[in-house]
Amino acid sequence: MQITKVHEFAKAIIMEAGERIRSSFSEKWKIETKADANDLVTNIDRETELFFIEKITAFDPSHKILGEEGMGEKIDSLDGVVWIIDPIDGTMNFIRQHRNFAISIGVYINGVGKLGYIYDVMRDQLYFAEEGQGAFMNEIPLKPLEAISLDKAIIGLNATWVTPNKKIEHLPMIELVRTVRGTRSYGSAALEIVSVACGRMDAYISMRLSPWDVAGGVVIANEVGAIASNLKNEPINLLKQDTFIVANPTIHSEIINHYIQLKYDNK
Ligand code: 2AM
Ligand code: CA
Repeated sequence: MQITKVHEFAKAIIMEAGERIRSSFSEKWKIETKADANDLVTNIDRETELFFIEKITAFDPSHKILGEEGMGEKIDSLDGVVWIIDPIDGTMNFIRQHRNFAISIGVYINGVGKLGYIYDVMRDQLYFAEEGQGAFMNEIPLKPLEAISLDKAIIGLNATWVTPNKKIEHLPMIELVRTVRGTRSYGSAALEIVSVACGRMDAYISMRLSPWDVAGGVVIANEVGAIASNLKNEPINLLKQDTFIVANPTIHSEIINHYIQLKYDNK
């Protein structure tokens, strides 16, 4: 398989999907809830995923597709070529803010991230990386990350984890918030991961992300030297939901070792 051909194809369908999403603002969307009242999905999420599946299947029917909306296949292994797709990451932002959402795609071959894409649809910014070839934003290379100390760091964190909750001890998290220079919460895991890759933030922590939230982003993050893992410092497993951190390498272990106390075994 020629990776350059896959890249040209991926880029073309992502740009086309972005255009379709922007055009959809003139329509009335159908909004539904999924697992809980705050877990939203629209017909545009579903139609965009279906668009990708149809295009990829026509491009090469041997490629497997794992998509958030479940319109691809049930996948229990990463053997072969696997596209991991979130058609809209940050659906709540899409619905309420009409910005701050992204298309997120990772192309994995036998479990290794080869191509990563995050398309910030409303800013028309395509973040892209190919394994070993560096990362880019609209063809402009992203710089390798520079060392930073925790007291000068900006971290992406949802405020929930700084209040009493079932998943993580909140007192060390309060300490973390006091230690760092600032916190941010954008509501799109994909855009938070590329913020770390661009050095606009120095870490992003989440208690529950799915493979499609992170698959594209970790390929991009790896290329600039960021470290991605779960909050037990284990490698990312793209076959299950898990905790997540992506961080500048100078603060990745320090955050996990000093501030993260999980309350349960996140299987
Ligand atoms: P989504 O918009 O594609 O659902 C919001 O903090 C971030 O977490 C978004 O990237 C969102 O992705 C993701 N997210 C929201 N709810 C989630 C859930 N129940 N499981 C996994 N990821 C979720
Ligand atoms: Ca989504």
